[in-house]
Amino acid sequence: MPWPSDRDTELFAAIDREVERQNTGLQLIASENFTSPQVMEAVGSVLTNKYSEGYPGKRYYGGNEVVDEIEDLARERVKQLFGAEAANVQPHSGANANLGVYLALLEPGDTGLGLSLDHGGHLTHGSPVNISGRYYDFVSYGLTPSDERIDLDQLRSLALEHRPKLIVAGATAYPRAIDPAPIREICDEVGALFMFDAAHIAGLIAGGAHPSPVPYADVVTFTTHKTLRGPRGGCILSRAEHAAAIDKAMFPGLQGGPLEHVIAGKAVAFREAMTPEFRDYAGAIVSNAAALAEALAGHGFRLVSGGTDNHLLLMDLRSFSEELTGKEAQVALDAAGITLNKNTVPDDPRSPFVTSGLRVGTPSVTTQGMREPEMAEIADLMARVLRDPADEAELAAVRSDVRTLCEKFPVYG
Ligand code: DSN
Repeated sequence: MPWPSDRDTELFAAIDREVERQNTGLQLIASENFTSPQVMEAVGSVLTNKYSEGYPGKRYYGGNEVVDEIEDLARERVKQLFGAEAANVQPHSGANANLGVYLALLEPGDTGLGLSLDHGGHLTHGSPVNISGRYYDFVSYGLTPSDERIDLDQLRSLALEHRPKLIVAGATAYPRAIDPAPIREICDEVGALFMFDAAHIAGLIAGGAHPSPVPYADVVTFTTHKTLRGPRGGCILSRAEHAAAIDKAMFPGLQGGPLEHVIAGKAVAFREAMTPEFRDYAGAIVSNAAALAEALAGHGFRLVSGGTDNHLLLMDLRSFSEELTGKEAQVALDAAGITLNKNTVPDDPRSPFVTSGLRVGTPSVTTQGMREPEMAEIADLMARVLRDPADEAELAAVRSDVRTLCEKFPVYG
């Protein structure tokens, strides 16, 4: 054997600690999930050894006959799952998928519209600190002040004013369903292409719990590791007319060798998402989020938009405590074994590093098998911590109760 025979105990001990953290705490980060053992088997396979620049049947190196089969399987499965005309499964991430679409469909300096970051959009939807905002001229639309839903009137008037080449829908911190039909109408009115970033809700769409943007959008991008529960990576679906440009943009435009071990994991996840069990799972993510929202509202937390239609909710902490920041809340909850992230609320007076809110998601706890009764319990645990985040005895007591709850729902057995 050419490799060292002694075990890398330093590294594997750290992984063991992460296993312990994931098993004994509540994972409420809305963009995370527990992927399946078969997905991890594929990702940990010998496919990591192979270079395969290009696409099935058109590779730069030899020895790709098996890899071609695997990438084709992933492409066919994802097209079937979402009813799409074309698919590119090579993006290493959701950010790369979005950049690949811009590279394919826009020229530097072209105008786009995207949901503003502080109203729930994503960095790659034109934030000035991201390449999307530096290379393209993105204009942001936002939420209505009254009900905190996407402001379609503003979107339309910005589209008429700026005549964008591309309108981007989709969000990372928006608790409501996004109806693609009126956005398609606006795109048609101004002659814009329509990209729907479904990173967060791909699993809800695949499982029939949310409307599909595929019939409406020119392009749909998503990550495979969030509600879809696959390996960490990205994917692009498109109408056939855009497929060649998107393939060329992803490689050789943006990326080098594809991660075929991850593409194999995506193929596994796409198959899993076609099952009746996954439909039940997608429905349970949404009903769990609704139950959690109701229970948290009962504890006095204001929820952005008044509730949720999807897998996440945004808590505005100011209704509970004027002084409590998202940053402090995140740290105290983490100490009690409840992991989530601070998040700005719309028009937050605090900075993104401090924030007045928390984003809470149900994909991971739903995978564990938790349902409505546990959502009420989770809300109680969170309220106990946030009533006095400095009460270390209470944090320790909650930590113990969290561990007991998680022991009843082991993830990987
Ligand atoms: N980091 C992802 C999220 O948490 O929503 C978005 O890129």
